[in-house]
Amino acid sequence: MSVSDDVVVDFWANGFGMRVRIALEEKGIIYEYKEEDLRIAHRSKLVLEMNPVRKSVPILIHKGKPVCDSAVILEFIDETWEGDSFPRLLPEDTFERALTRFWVHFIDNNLFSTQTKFLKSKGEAKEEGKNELIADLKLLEGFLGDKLYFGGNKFGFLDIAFIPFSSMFDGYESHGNFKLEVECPKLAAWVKRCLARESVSKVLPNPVEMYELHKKWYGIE
Ligand SMILES: N[C@@H](CCC(=O)N[C@@H](CS)C(=O)NCC(=O)O)C(=O)O
Repeated sequence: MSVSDDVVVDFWANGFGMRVRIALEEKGIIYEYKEEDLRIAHRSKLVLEMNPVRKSVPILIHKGKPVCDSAVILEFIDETWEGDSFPRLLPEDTFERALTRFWVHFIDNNLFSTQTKFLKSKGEAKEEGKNELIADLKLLEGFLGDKLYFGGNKFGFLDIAFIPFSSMFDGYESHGNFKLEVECPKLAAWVKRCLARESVSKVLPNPVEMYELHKKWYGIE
């Protein structure tokens, strides 16, 4: 049994889970953290019980009830801790909210697979993977434009959904031999702004350790 009202079950290098932890930090919510072993044979009883459909992490267990899938969890967090005492994560305007959700879908459905394809690629395929990845990053940079954050002047939902990917940017650069600062200077400046926030710097892992892990996962020499 857990004594805390809020438990995050996650794996330290899981970008989807970093989103949840950053959102809770932004809202000032104290939570208990449980590290999950991601190897299939080691999946914990807790994860199998709390997320029987996907068996994936992150899971936010709020007052004993599980909420799964990071984008759903972020919305749950925003709606559960709302009002004057908490920063709002999703924009107030319905059109802006739709745009935010659209780009979160883009990250989950496009950028994530482009990243995986790129990291798995070797030889000639690597160049193609790199170009596709940079193209996706440029699309996101286009939406950022000259704004400070994706939603405008305030750090919010889309920043939280995307910033965990930046812990792989050093890895992208080493694997693809390019500089993000050159390809996407506005995005690179946005990363620096986000990293200056305690919620982000506290949660994001060391980029070197991230790349070392991905090298192991994808057999990168
Ligand atoms: N759409 C999910 C994706 C979560 C996800 O892919 N989690 C991975 C960790 S990187 C996982 O638990 N993988 C183990 C598995 O699916 O068996 C979310 O946004 O939370």
